[in-house]
Amino acid sequence: METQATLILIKPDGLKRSLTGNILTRLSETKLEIVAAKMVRVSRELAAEHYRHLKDKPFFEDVLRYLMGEFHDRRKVMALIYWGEGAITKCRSLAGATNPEEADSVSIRGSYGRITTRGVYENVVHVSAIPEDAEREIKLWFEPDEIIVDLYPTRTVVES
Ligand code: YYY
Repeated sequence: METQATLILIKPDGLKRSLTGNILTRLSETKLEIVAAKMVRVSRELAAEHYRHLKDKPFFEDVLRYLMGEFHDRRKVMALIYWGEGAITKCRSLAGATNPEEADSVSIRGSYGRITTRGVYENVVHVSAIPEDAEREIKLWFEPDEIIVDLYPTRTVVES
């Protein structure tokens, strides 16, 4: 299996409901390494860039407000990078489906997520879906010196 890195966000509902420990315990089943972790106050710009693929969806504004913590009075998220063999598939599978009502009941989203009366999927965690998304999201949320391994080394051209 390929060595990969993936971005995990514990969203404001996860923090507000004191689920951080439970979520990290579940993720520890993967035996992956945590190579970066921090608390982040999420600006509208950061949320909009993170969810730019959803900008034409009717729920875009609600998804931004959710990530910014406006629905939970917790204006922060916990951002982590998990690294190791098959990190994206392993974390995605533990997280479960986007819609918490469709997520496997033993998954993180299936255990703790809900759909609000506004129709927002409050699914507790974000987990990168594919390697291209993971790289874009990691570069959006972290500076290189906040990560303890060199995930995306820039190629040096050796001149002959
Ligand atoms: O990668 P993932 O988070 O599983 O799904 P996305 O399609 O990127 O959606 C991002 C975010 O938007 C999702 O975690 C919940 C929310 N959302 C929603 O509230 N209602 C939908 N119908 C689809 C997504």
